[in-house]
Amino acid sequence: MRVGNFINIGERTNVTGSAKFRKLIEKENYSEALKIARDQVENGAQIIDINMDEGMLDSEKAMQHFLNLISSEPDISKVPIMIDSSKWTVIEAGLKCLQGKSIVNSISLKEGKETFIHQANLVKLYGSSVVVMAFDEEGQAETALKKYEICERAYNILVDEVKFQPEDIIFDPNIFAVATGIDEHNNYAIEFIEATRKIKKNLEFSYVSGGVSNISFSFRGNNTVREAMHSVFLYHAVLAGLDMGIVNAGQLIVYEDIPIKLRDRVEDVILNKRPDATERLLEIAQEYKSKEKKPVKEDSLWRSKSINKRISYSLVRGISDFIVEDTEEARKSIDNPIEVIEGPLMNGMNEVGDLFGSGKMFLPQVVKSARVMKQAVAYLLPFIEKSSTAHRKSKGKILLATVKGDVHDIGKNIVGVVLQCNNFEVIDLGVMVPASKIIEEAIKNQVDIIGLSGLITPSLDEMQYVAAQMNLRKFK
Ligand code: B12
Repeated sequence: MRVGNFINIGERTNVTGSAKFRKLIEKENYSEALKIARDQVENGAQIIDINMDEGMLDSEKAMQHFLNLISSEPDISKVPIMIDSSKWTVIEAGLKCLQGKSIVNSISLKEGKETFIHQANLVKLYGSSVVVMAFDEEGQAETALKKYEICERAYNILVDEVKFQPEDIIFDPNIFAVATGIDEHNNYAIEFIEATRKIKKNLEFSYVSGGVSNISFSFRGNNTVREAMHSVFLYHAVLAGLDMGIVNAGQLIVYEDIPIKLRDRVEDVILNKRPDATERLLEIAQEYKSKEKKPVKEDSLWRSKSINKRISYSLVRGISDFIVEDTEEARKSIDNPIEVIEGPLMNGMNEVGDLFGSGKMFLPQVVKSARVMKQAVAYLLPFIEKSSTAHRKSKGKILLATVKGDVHDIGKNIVGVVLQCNNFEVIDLGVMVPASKIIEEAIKNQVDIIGLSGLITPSLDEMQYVAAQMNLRKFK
């Protein structure tokens, strides 16, 4: 299972889904529109979906203009772009503006095999990946079986006839709204989840994606219920193999945080567990709607918990408001400030890691947790430095780096500070550092020790590679 690898596709740069973005594009206020794209990346979106399908817009021109602006914004263009349109001309206009690998969203068998092959060939020519909707000449597939059959047919055409790389194919087996009051819709989430499972099992190397907010359309206006539905749906769909989804990256709720009563009733709806599931969710939906406007701060029950629990709470929810105050309280109760990191803060981050690892938390939330953790560590640093035994004589020079492919640096930074406090001279090369740079800097600075950091599994191989390079260069 690859739960921790779920990819978030930011949905806010879509004129059909975001009124704010649409108004900005209509007014040609592109600099503000760019901010929405940037915010999404900062909030953890790993791909951004861009859609300009609005009747009153010159969609091709708007797509091209916006994509050209993005290309000169490294903060945004560091993530892949998904060009989203139901008009092929808009997609092609977009493809002409993008460098690197992009994603076309979407093509389908709706207009028959010939058009499908023609468009797929063009996508291939532009070097892009493609989202294939479970849509054929007969319409959009609703059952798991039909979804799968269409995807299988599309896969065979793409792989055998177009010679498309299977790893460049992303299927979208259609997420439809549940709890609409129409009984035929009750099984829609299950149909999607089961189709996903089958695609992942049989259509080798392909990916599965979906527009997650569709699932909760019937609760428009009640964001608390909608977010709960997204979180529960994602939890089950990711377990079945869902690789990515179009989501509001800044607004995902931690599965475990959904009030139990709401979570149970949402789960009944998503998994179609009982015939009256929709009514039972409607019964309680209003209770959550009224609470909606309350900022998290006002829900102060958690503030009366123990200091360790409060710190974990802030880390898991990404709440920064009390973290300095709580870190200070913890520091006062512990002799050595470093123990605040090793105790309550690490425990909190481990909780974050466990929830993330089991699919109950998503990357945008972990990004927020990391920010809160960094704030707490920054607060503690002066105290750690003060408590150090620093004398003038250096114990040696140490080079630190997070290896290539890995961005985790919170632990490395702490290690760096502790070493400095213990009279080591530290050269920190930062994150994603290739082996060649590590070797080069180690030689140039004549360091005594090289300390490598990395938390994801592939980093172990990268560390071995660095060690092998050190052997080659006869490091001792
Ligand atoms: C915060 C976090 C993030 C943040 C990192 C922010 C940052 N600037 O560091 C963000 C959100 C960016 C992130 C991204 C990802 N993450 Co992450 N992340 C975490 C999390 C929750 C906490 C890590 C942390 O900071 N802990 C607190 C610090 C203080 O502890 P530490 O890093 O372990 O450091 C201590 C020791 O290890 C040691 N140490 C560390 N470095 C060094 C170096 C030397 C020389 C020495 C002596 C000691 C030492 O000392 C430190 C202090 O005690 C962990 C879960 C966990 N429990 O570790 C997952 C986790 C590491 N992430 C994980 C994953 C999967 C990812 C992503 C692939 C997710 C994705 N789908 O994109 C990406 C990877 C991006 C990449 N290419 O690196 C998985 C890794 C699974 C695996 N085995 O591969 C974990 C384990 C979560 C999980 N359970 O699934 N992540």
